[in-house]
Order: sequence, then structure tokens, then C-alpha cells
Amino acid sequence: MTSASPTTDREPVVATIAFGSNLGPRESHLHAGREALAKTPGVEFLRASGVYETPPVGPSGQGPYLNAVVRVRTALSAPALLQLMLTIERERGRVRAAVERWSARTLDLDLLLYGEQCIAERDLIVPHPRLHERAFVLVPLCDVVHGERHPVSGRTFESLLAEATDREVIVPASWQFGDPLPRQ
Ligand code: A4P
Ligand code: MG
Repeated sequence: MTSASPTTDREPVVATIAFGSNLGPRESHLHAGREALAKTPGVEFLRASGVYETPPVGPSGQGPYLNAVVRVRTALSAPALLQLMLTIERERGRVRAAVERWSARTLDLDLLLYGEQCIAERDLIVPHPRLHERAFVLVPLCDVVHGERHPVSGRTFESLLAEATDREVIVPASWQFGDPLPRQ
């Protein structure tokens, strides 16, 4: 059971969360992550992007990712939402490699956007610092945002995607949110 910090009286904010998985039953990890978010008090599921198969960016020898983006409306503060996301990652067996950056992972949840806020804390940077340059984020993100602008650069996400060099290798996955889970 996932728990989160208490909700507050704050105005709900639309938050955008990136999902990535390239280890184990990837579809189950994405499905369980979405369910865990949606059932948390103070988090209302709004919509999900398509699910995409993407070549891994990072060390060689790891398998392809499934990537997607989910939008929620939440009364949780951004740090509380991050703690919830880290808890959900742990529940899906996420183990962080001590040395190697960008190693394979069961479930990675990144906070892409929290309303239009810019946050620069030691443990939380929003917008996510690499979102504007990565097709594996921008392709699913553009399924759920229409004409919205990056809070720092002011560029539309569609225009950022048009410049992403690796966008043509991102393809819709055979499994999408809402489909029955494949047999493992
Ligand atoms: N943190 C700070 N800001 C944020 C934020 N906006 N969202 C801190 C989430 N976390 C944030 O994250 C390390 C710490 O970042 C967290 O504890 C939190 O306090 P992590 O999940 O342990 O590490 P990571 O995800 O490996 O690091 P990093 O550098 O954020 O990785 P990226 O940039 O997210 O890249 N290739 C494909 N095809 N698809 C992918 O999804 N993902 C990565 C990870 C690499 N290659 C990939 C993919
Ligand atoms: Mg992460």
C-alpha cells in the first residue's frame, strides 16, 4: 500500500510525470505505477499518453525502454509528490546502481512539470532538467500537452520535439495503457 505525505489545503496543481521501464515485466511496472498514483488520496488521474518503445540512452548492454507520460491533478506539494513517486519505484523493485548512471531500471518516475512552477532544490529540479532534449520524453509528452510552453524557455513542447534528433526511433509499443497485461 502506497502512502504519501498528508494533503494540504493548497490549490490542486496539474503535474506531469514521466514513466520509464526497461527491466523485468515492463508493462506490469507501468500499469502498477499508474494504478498506485491514481489510488493515492490527493492525486486525481487525468490522462495518459501512448506507450512508446524507445532505444536506451546510457550504458550499452541494456534492453529497450517503454516510456509514457501521465498527467494528474494533485493537492500534494511537489516534494510530497516526489516522495510518493520514489515509494512507488521502490514497490516495483527499483534498485539504484551505486556507480553507473542511467543503468537499467524496473520503474523510473520523473516529475517533468508541476503546474508552471520552477523548482531548484537539492533533491528536486522542475521542469526536469533534461526533458527538453529527449525524444523519449517529448514524444509521449506531446500526446498530453497541446500548445503548452516550457516554463523556462517559453518554447512549445511541440517545437522542442521537432528539433529532437532521435525522434524517428521512438515507436508506439505493442502494449498500451488499458490493454490486458501480457503473460510473463
Ligand atoms: N530528482 C531531482 N529532480 C527530479 C525530478 N524532476 N524528478 C532527484 C524525479 N527525480 C528528481 O533520480 C535521482 C534523484 O533525482 C532522485 O532521488 C531525486 O531526488 P534517479 O531516478 O535515482 O536517477 P536517474 O533517473 O537514473 O537519474 P537521472 O539523471 O534523472 O536520469 P534521467 O535523466 O531521468 O535518465 N533511455 C530511454 N530510452 N528511456 C528512459 O526513460 N531514462 C534514463 C534516465 C536514461 N536513459 C533512458 C531513460
Ligand atoms: Mg528518475
